[in-house]
Parts: sequence; C-alpha cells; structure tokens
Amino acid sequence: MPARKNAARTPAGASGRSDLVVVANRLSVDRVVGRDGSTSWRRSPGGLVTALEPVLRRHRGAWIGWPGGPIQDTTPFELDGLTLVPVPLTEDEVGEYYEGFSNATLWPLYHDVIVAPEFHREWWDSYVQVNQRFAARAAEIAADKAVVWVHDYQLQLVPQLLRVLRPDLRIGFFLHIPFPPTELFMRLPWRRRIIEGLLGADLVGFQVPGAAANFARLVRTLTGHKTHRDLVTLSDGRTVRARAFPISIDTDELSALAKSPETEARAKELRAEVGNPRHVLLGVDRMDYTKGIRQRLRAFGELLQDGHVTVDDAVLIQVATPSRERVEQYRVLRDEIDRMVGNINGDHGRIGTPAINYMHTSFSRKEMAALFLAADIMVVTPLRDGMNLVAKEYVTCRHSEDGALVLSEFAGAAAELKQAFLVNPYDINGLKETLLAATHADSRDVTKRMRAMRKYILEHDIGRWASGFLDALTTP
Ligand code: GDG
Repeated sequence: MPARKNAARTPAGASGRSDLVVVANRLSVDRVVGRDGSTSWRRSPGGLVTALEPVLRRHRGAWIGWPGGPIQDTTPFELDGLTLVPVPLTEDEVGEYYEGFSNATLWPLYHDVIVAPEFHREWWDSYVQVNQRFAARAAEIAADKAVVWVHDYQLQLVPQLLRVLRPDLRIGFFLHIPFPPTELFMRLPWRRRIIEGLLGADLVGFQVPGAAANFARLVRTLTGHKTHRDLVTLSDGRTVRARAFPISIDTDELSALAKSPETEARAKELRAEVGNPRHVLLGVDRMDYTKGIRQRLRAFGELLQDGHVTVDDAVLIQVATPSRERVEQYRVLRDEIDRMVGNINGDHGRIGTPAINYMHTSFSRKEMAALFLAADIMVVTPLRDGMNLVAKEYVTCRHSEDGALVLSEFAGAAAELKQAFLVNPYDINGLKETLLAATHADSRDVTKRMRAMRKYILEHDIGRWASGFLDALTTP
C-alpha cells in the first residue's frame, strides 16, 4: 500500500465514533497519485462537501463513502478536521452495484425512462450487498444517538438496514435525483424493498414536493401504511416524514469568484475567442442523456438552417463533462453528440468561427465562472433533472443583473426560478421560439427577471438547505 502523504490516521473523538455521520456513495475527497506512487487526498470541489464540512467539523463528524478506484484499505483517516471512512468496492461491485443497478437501472427509471432501464438479478444482489456494507460501517462509526444523513439513489436500502443495527440513531435520507411516479416505479422488481429501505429513515428529503407526493403514494400502494400530508405512520407507530428540501449552491464562494477582475477579464477573452458574436449561448452539463443536449443542438441547428440566426448573431458554447463512460448508453450518446456537432459546424460554421464550440472535457471552477459571465443566454434543457445546479450557478454569477436563463420545465430548479424563460425541451419548435425570444428580449425585461432570480438564490443557499434538513431531522 503506497504511503498517504497528507492524511493522519486518528479518527474523530477518543472513541473513534462520531455524532454526525454523512453516508454517500463517494467520499468527499479524491485520491491523487503522485509520480513516486504515493497517494494523497484532495477535497473534491462539490457544493455538498462545502455545505456539510462546517457542520461536520462542529459535530466531530465523519463522512463514509467509496474512495473511487480499487483501494481496499478501510482505515479511517483525518483530513482538514474531518474523519473520512473509506468503504471499498471490488471491481465486480463497481460493474454491478454502481454502473449496473445504480446507473443503468435506477438512474433511467427515476428519470422518466428516457432510455430503457435494465433489470438484472445479479445487479440487485450486488446493490443489496454494498448497501449492507455501508450500513454496517455507519453502525460502527456513529456514536450513541448520533445523527446519520444518507445520500442518494445508490444507498436507498441503508436507512432500514442501519435502523435494524442501531435503533438509537436519528436517520435522514436525501434523494438528489427525481422520484418517479407510481406508474414507472411499479416496473421495478424490487420496488417494495426500496420503499421499505427508505422508510427506515426518520426524514426522507426530495428536491421537489411532487417527488415527496410520488413517494407517499407508493408507500400507500406498496406497504399499506397510512400517510397524512408529509407524515407516514408505520404499523409499529413510528413515523417518517417525507418533504421537499430543494438543494442549492455555495453562493458566497461562486459570487466572489465571478466578481474577481481576473474572471471578468477571462470572460471578455472567451467572447473574443469565439468571434465576438452579438450573443453567446452556453450549455454546461455532464454528458448525460437526461440533460437534453440533443434537443438543444437540434433546436440551435435548425435556427441556423432556417436562417433565423447566423454565426455573427449567435454562437453556442457547449461543455459536456465526461461521465459514466463505461455505461453503454453514455457511449452511444457521446457518439451522437459528436456527430450532431460535426454536422452543424460543417453546414453553418466559418473558418475560425464554428457555430458550436464543443468541449468534452472538464474545467476549473474559475473557468466555469468565466464561462457563465461570458454567456448572454444560458441554455439548460434537461428532459428530467432532480434540481440542476448549473441554472443556479449561472444566476449567481450574473452580478450585473443581465443574462437570460432558458430553463426546462422538467428541472427541479424551475419550481424556484420562475422568472426564467421556461421551455418544454421535447417541443423543438417551442425551444427554437424560446431561444429567439431570449435572444431578442428587451434588456429591461431580462434585468427584471434576473434580479428576481438572484434575490431568491442569494437568500436560499446551500447552507440554508443543509441546516433546514438537519433541523427538521433533529427536531422531533
Ligand atoms: C445531481 C442531480 C442535482 C459540470 N461540468 C463541470 C463542472 N460541473 C459542475 C456544475 C454543477 C455540477 O457539476 C453538476 O450539477 P447538476 O445539478 O447540474 O447535475 P448532476 O451532476 O446530474 O447532479 C441534479 C444535483 O445532483 C445536486 O443535488 O441538482 O439534478 O442529477 O455544479 O457546475 N464543474 C467543474 N468543471 C466542469 O467541467 N469545475
């Protein structure tokens, strides 16, 4: 085992047990391997980590998760005042529990079956086994009467498994992705087990109220337990609450980044690099079939084809961060996007000025902030999305109160960002019209919309989300 350079091996508290435990598929740090083969850890740049770190530090907190890759060492270690507890996965488990059941069964099933979910009994067995491992680890790490907060679709069985092992704990669960309507969920051969798994929690959080309502209906259908508003009463008298807690972002950090002169200068440079068109349109997504990248390209391509826009009027920058590349549907999507971009640029670009500047790579936070500043129109068109943080990030960066957000009705964010140019991404003509409307909108109208959205987002940041959830979980 290569040496870990920056991690101490003493876990939180003298007993090594924690009062607040976060359980997520991934650890909050990434492993970096040096040239000499030694490893060190770097905090992963995510909103969830930023939101939870201060609370975790205050409460002798621990974070349990898969470190990524083939690491088999399970020794907890400390980094920046936080205890990190690795849960190893074998290569087979990565294929079956993670890429299989999580990302090729649950992910498409929970996102409106945009692609067909695959049901394989071996994948389910692996999902159960890995959930048991996470639950067992949480049971060891949590102090007496501790609070345990379990995250996302990969770990839906953990609440119940953990409750059996540790009935003294207060258990919360938050689902980051949509929760499907009964008609879709009922296809899942293990539907009842999942609902019972979630009911092990005291509080089940969703991104939007509709998801909590879908859950309550499924509870009634599959278990017969009584529900009243957000309260489920189980046959043994225990109660479970199911409510919406819309997630947000670290607005302070991003806002500061967007206001720095360096970022502003870079934004100007970016506009020049794409040919200083009248309008810069921007899309930023993980390369995922839920994000509506195809529909966006199709609409933009047709606007060029119809002659409604030329590359002097409008250029699209599309960042599609590599994601889940070992899952077949993601490879198919990537090929299709490559082809569409090639066709559109071949037909409508000029030498040195492609209509679409397409990047299949990931950027630093700084560069992302500069991109948000450079864009007049942010195009967020998922076919289904739990929340969509990119929409909130764009709004946060627009401190000059201009910029139009074109936002899919099917993103959780649409429930909060009501002043966006809302669109149904399945309606290509509607999408084209909305893109044109955003492009030609009166600047006073754009400012009015942006001002209202900024006010909302700056008041509802990730800190408020985390404390809202934890307060609801710990207040009986
Ligand atoms: C899931 C749910 C829910 C993207 N490319 C780069 C980069 N990003 C960052 C974005 C944003 C994040 O990744 C993506 O978050 P989203 O919310 O848009 O989407 P998912 O990854 O699908 O997240 C979603 C979320 O969980 C939280 O609950 O909102 O609905 O699907 O922050 O900016 N960041 C950097 N370089 C990139 O190239 N640095």
